[in-house]
Amino acid sequence: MSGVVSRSTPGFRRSFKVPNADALRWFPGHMDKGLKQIESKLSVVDCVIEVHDARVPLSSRNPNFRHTVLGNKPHLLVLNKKDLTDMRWQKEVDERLKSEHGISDVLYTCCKNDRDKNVDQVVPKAIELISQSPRFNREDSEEMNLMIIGVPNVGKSSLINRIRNKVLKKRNSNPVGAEPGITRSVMNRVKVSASPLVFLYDTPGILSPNIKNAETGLRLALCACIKDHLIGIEVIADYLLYTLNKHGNFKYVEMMGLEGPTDNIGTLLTKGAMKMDKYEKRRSHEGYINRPHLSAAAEIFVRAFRDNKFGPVMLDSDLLTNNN
Ligand SMILES: Nc1nc2c(ncn2[C@@H]2O[C@H](COP(=O)(O)OP(=O)(O)O)[C@@H](O)[C@H]2O)c(=O)[nH]1
Ligand SMILES: [Mg+2]
Repeated sequence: MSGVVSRSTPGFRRSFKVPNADALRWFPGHMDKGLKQIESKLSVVDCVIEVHDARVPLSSRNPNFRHTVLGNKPHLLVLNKKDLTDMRWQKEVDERLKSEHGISDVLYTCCKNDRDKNVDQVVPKAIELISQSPRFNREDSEEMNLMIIGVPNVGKSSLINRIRNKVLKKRNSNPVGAEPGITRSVMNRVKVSASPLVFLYDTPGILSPNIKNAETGLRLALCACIKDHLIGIEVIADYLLYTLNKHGNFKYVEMMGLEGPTDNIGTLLTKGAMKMDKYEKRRSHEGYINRPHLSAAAEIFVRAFRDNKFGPVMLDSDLLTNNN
């Protein structure tokens, strides 16, 4: 897509060197406890709703997951946090998901927006997919079960709450939470449709992210799908700076008290800490001195990205333009 191809700034880095790639290597993706829990429930699940972060529609999705784990079971991919991603990439994302992941049922959602129409489409779409497919061992059962799964922090609980609250509002006018336990129906599932009879498991299945390489880990860390300390907040901040520069997005300049774009994270964090009055006491041979607090500035910089202060960003744009 010509309009939003990454622009590189002359003299700035064209690739990112990960200083502690080893930290990501031990990430226990293979010891996937969550996957076992999901597999144990699969025999009673009729449609799996996989939630993923729309800023990283390809990174960390295991393209084999659908077929190896689910077989032919209906599967709906929900790309949530669409408010944080650059939706101009939607066509490329859809094409790539179809050609490489075999996925054509995708809904883009924003759980923060009460009026998001696609959130309301999740259950009807799942029912439609189930109705169109053979139900094998479940064909004698009148009820359908839905299960939401995904890696941490993509919005699984938010989506479950949105669906659940809508059903509760319809059923009676009690505000959610007025009757504790009301949603804790039999077997931890909540009825989301009476005709056909459809239930949604109210605890999501948690998948470990599939970290193919260090850069995937950095993207997931930026989206808060893996814990900051695994990589280190200053490295995440550096990757954010590299990413924003790559996208020609220089909104950070003013916020971090810079005179212009920079490719140097040390400069950005030092100036940012000074602007935000963040100092730490350090011992030197002359006694204690106040130094700009770099990790505090890094926290603020990364949080600003997660809070959408720099506008929507498609982190997988290079995967969509290159054939890798
Ligand atoms: N901007 C934005 N934030 C969201 C959206 N959905 C969820 N969140 C936020 O993302 C964070 C993780 O959400 P949560 O539902 O707990 O994710 P889970 O770990 O997958 O269950 C929370 O701070 C939510 O408020 C969305 O569509 N847009
Ligand atoms: Mg949750």
